[in-house]
Amino acid sequence: MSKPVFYDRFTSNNAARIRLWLYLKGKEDDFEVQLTKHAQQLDPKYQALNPLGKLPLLVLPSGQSIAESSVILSYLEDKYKGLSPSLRPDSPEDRAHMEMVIRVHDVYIASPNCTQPGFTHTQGCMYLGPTESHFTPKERTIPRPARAAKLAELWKQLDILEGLMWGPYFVGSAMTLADLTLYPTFVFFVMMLPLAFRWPDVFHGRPKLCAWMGEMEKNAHVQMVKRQILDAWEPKLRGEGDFDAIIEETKDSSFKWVYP
Ligand SMILES: N[C@@H](CCC(=O)N[C@@H](CS)C(=O)NCC(=O)O)C(=O)O
Repeated sequence: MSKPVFYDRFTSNNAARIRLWLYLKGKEDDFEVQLTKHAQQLDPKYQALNPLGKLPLLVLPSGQSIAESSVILSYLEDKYKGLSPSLRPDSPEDRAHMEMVIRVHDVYIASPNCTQPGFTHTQGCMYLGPTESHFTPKERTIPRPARAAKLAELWKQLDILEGLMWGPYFVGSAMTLADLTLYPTFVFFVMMLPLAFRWPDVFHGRPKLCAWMGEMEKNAHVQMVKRQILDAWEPKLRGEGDFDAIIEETKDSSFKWVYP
């Protein structure tokens, strides 16, 4: 029987949370992985599978497409119900908290929530360039005032997340889909905010998030996903990406770049 196809990319934090689920559950061999470049997402064949054009994507053997990473994770938890570790808490209150954390991530940090040119997610301020380049297509460039506003939003959302952290994981004593969702994005924060904007400490005034990151990284599957993300971004940090152009933007002192 054919396997579900998982459209994945190692530079994508939204895809990384699906990979982490597969590793934690020991299910990676049950899925066919299609590594997909951003340019391939614009291909009519991909757009036919996911008219939203976003990655990750899961296509079932029946032909049904499941898009949006939180929808994919919910589907996987439902489909493999009973397979440990359970990543969804039992009580309605704990579940509501988990969904809230995921919603904050998806709506305020990691999704453009729009398919039109010129709209990018908040997190894009860390790595999408100010002008068209081989890394940043024209429709994803970020003008300086928008970059500064997105950066202020990231700073604010870090405080919101600190407030939502129950500890040691987002929803208390056990890892849930909320932790899988946030962890890869925090790998981005720790890698990019000090590099592009000279932030001295992403966890400044956020001891709960700092302790959570350490707790997560005790897990070997989490370590593997971290390594994959860092390796995939390494050439971009060394000049293939747009970090030099972003650092150049921060010479404009009429905007705030360094936090706190
Ligand atoms: N809400 C979507 C967001 C997905 C998303 O923005 N994916 C990025 C890769 S991490 C992407 O496809 N970017 C390309 C684009 O927006 O054109 C999800 O959670 O899956």
